[in-house]
Amino acid sequence: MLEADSQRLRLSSGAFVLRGFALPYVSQLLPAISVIEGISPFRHMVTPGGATMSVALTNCGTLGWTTDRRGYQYVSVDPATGDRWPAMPPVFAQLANEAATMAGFDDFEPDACLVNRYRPGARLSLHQDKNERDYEAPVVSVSLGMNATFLFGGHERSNPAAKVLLYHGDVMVWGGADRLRYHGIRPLKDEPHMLLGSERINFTFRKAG
Ligand code: MD3
Ligand code: FE
Repeated sequence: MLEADSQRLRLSSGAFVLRGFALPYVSQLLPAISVIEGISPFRHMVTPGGATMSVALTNCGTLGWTTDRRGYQYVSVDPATGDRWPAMPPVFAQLANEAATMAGFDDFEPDACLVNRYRPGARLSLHQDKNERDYEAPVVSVSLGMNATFLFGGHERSNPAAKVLLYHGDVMVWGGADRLRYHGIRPLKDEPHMLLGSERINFTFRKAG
């Protein structure tokens, strides 16, 4: 689906911001998130270093990203419930596939969707996503709710990071040479969103297995 109100911004050879690309899907995404959190609730996980994350997370799809004292890993069972993660709603997979196509990555079939929930003050420090089995597939991310300042770093943590404002409905696609860039989210300001209030929801689609 090609939307008139979406705009493609290229940050680098394989990194794209699709402004407003998710807006036509929002009315389907929000109830789907309610279903997901009804099965696998948002929770604050602990990093291998022992810090509790300020971002709360859950997952849908065959595989879900987790962290605990032992490390980061993708698992098929939610450690909080002992059951499989909720299925990936078809509208999620469709949105991810269409966004990837817009950025030149055809046939993207994610098996994992990490759902992050930010409240005011929550942040994600600079990191790389490298727990996936191969880096050929892109990562697609969707932002809903409050605005956030995204940090677009380099290939080393010490490289300077550019700031990109992300708005409700924006989608980002990361692949190719940019797949392993450092990235993060600055602490969220409390500027409530008309639909989601003082929350930001981000989901990232990956081919993890
Ligand atoms: C660049 N999430 O869950 S989305 C994450 O807004 C994560 O919650 C942020 O970083 C968030 O790992 C940023 C944008 C994003 C996601 C994955 C990437 C950028 C990426 C993977 C590789 C490079
Ligand atoms: Fe990340």
